[in-house]
Amino acid sequence: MAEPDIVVICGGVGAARFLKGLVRVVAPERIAAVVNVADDMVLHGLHISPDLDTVMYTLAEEIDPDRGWGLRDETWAAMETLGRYGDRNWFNLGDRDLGTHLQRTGRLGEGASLTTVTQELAASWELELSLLPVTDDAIRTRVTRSDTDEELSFQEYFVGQQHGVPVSDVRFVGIEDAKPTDEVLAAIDSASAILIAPSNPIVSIAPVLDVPGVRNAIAVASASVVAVSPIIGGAAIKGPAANMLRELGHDPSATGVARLLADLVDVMVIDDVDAALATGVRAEGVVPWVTNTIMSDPEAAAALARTTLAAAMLGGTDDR
Ligand code: FO1
Repeated sequence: MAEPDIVVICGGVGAARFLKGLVRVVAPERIAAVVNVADDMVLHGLHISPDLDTVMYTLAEEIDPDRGWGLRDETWAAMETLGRYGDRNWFNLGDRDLGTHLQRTGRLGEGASLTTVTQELAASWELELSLLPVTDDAIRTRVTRSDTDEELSFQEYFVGQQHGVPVSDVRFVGIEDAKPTDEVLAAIDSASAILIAPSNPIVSIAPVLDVPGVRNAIAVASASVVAVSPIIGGAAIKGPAANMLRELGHDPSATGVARLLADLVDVMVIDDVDAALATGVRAEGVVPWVTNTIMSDPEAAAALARTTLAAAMLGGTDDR
């Protein structure tokens, strides 16, 4: 199989939708999805990797369309039993989904790396792209609430509090000692295009780029780097990205995202509604491309992927 030549830096839902579009445009074998693992957690003794599973289930066309995570046609019998033992069912693990966590945890317990286990799981779901955790080391996002100064795990914030509390700090425990995998570094090195999917820049993209060595690998790679703004008209399609940007002192706009990524990206694809921000994006040293970025259906996702690839191939030239 040919080595992947398109790297996509991924978080969860937004990245999964973007990849669904991308596989309609290029052969899946050309794609290496480099996925965030800082949302991971061990719960009930099970290693759960939400962003890896969201990408995997979405590409396998098994994702639950309403939740955007977990498997379709799910049942919750195990959670019902867990509920009997106290507050043990705040994080919903469907009966079908549990099979994945049992398999991942069992294989990790046998000494397999997260990369190996992920490749095994992805093969079982007949994925044709490379699904790569950015690192096999443990990174855990911790979020500090600005109203109580309490520090929460990512999932306690995102699910426990339904990301409805203001944040004052985000940190990635363990990231200083984490290493990008050989597979990730090889994919970045041989890439003809490096795309940053429309994921949360604070808690999905940053914990991938900030793994020591990743930014440098991207900076020295020959590929053009193109990001898709996850913020449209000052808001995220889904999730807390705009709130987090604002609460952490960043501009909750496509311009603000361009400022965060300016040292790495050549181009940022922004939505038509943000056409007026193109000047501001350019002032950050990032070339704007303006198109529809709302992936309302697979065709829209494919069109976005096509435009993003065009921007990568044409490099930093303006959108003609
Ligand atoms: N998100 C929720 O809002 N509520 C849940 O109960 C929940 C359970 C869950 C189980 C497995 C999984 O892979 C993802 C799950 N998510 C849930 C999403 C999860 O919080 C992700 O981290 C977010 O999608 C952000 O990436």
